[in-house]
Amino acid sequence: MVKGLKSAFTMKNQEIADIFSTIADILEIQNENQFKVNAYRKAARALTDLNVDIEQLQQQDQLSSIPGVGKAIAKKIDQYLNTGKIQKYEELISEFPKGLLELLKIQNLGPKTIALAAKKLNVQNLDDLLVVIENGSLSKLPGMGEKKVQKIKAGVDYYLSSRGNILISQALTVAEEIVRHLAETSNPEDISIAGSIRRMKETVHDIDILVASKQPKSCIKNFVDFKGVREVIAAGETKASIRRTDGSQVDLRVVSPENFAAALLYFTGSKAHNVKLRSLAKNKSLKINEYGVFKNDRKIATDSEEDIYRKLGLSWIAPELREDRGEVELAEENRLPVLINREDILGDLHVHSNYSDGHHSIESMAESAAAMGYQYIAICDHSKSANYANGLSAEKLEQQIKEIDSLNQRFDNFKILKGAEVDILPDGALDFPDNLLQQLDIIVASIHSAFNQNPTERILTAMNNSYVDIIGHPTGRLINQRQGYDVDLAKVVEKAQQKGIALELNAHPLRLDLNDVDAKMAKDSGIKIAINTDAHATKDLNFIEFGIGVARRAWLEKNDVLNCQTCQKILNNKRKKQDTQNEMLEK
Ligand code: DGT
Ligand code: CA
Ligand code: ZN
Repeated sequence: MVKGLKSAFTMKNQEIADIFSTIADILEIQNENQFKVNAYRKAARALTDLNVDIEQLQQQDQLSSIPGVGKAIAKKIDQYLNTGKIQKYEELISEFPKGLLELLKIQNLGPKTIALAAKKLNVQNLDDLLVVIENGSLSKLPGMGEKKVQKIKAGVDYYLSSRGNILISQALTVAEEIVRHLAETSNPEDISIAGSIRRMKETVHDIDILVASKQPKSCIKNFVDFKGVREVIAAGETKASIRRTDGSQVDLRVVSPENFAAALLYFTGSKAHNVKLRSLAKNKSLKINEYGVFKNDRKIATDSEEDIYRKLGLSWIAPELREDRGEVELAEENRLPVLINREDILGDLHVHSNYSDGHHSIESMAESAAAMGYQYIAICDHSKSANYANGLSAEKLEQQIKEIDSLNQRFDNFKILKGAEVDILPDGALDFPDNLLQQLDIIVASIHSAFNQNPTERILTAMNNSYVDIIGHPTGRLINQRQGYDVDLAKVVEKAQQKGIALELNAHPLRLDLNDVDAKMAKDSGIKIAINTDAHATKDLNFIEFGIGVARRAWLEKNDVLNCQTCQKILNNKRKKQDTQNEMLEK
């Protein structure tokens, strides 16, 4: 598993680990006692490596049983889980220069270098840092040098391009928590998430929530008093903004019930979509804004988004499509794609088990998938060269095959497919020999190493192997962490089409790879997309929600998606593909 690619199972663990690691960084920059610094680092590492849900340990009163976590730190974990804050951390960051705090977020730039640059060059913020990178003074500091500074510069560039981006998974979790809270406390007539989250963008800048209520004051109060609020940016009669302890901003708007539909349409956006609707309205001598639809300045009643679209002569447009990418034109002709839904997904073709770096047994993964209503999963553990992820030897894979055969006898109407996530090696060869691949139902081929070595050529070479069914996370990007490898997707898509290979839409919220634009391009070329969660724990199977969000943004329909097919169909097609291949070889 890539460092930082957490399973949902341990997301909270990671949040707390990040706080401890920031505390350690700040203490280190402040030249505090190294013993203290190390205690926080150790705790951060322990939490990152922990294979159980921290909240579960709290419930069992077992927090201080974590190796590397003492009583004092256990108390802080407890505090975070109860209140959403750690007092010590709040104090530290309120006193620590904001500019230096920001520098800690930059990849390849550690607390020691920050402390050095602050002391010797009086670097206090990002602007200062950019100056000392440019004028060469940073590289002249003891222990620095050109190469190191170049890496820091790359870290700064990436930081600047992704600054303020919140992952959809994080934003959606927070938004749903607040919606639940307001629904329970404020008796709203209606409530919805709006903005880019409702459109399921892969990252968002803030969290928008819309409420219909006749008591806006109590809504606003319940909103600003909720846990996890660091700062109330504004709180008016019908609008409020807060900043949360995780840094995210949440905007709440309260409207009267008769304005809800128009407001929801407006605040869902996108801006480009709204602009298009407004000009369309104008052509029909109508006016549309967040308060409603108007004819000659008289308001026309509208009771739903459907109703408003209808008045504009359009069929209802799903939020994920509202980007002004041609959806309005199609809605005019009633020719919108019938977007894929959660119920269309029949299985997951890329999940891990504890044979490699997963947290759970094959049986648990299968039971969870069956409970979700799936018909199948493919266990695709890592191949032998994947040392980073406890990749399987040939013997271990044979053992896994036997286990799956015996487990399959115990399930009715559910099938565990035998698979592997096979590394594409630096020369384009696959990490398992054909005689092993031949025994498996599903082969996902992925690049996990040597990202700079001809990724396009390697993927194309791997696709010559007729056992390959899916190219895993085709660009290798990690959102907000690293750009993808420099792969020529048009070539990969063309080859995929020739060879009948699917491309993955990896649903892990840090990957979402292919992204919406690329997945649409792939669909337009007629190839199949596999929406896979790459689950490393049972909970991660729920990542499918994010994959479906991106798929809908990519206009994907049931027919475009490999795992909307029954497993019989998938296996039959595979057999046919193999037969054709063999015939060609014999000729
Ligand atoms: P982001 O950047 O991830 O927060 O993206 P959005 O789309 O959530 O943008 P945001 O939060 O600034 O605004 C929410 C929605 O409100 C936006 O999608 C459309 C609507 N909106 C905001 N400002 C304008 C505007 O100036 N004109 C129009 N037509 N709509 C706007
Ligand atoms: Ca927004
Ligand atoms: Zn995987």
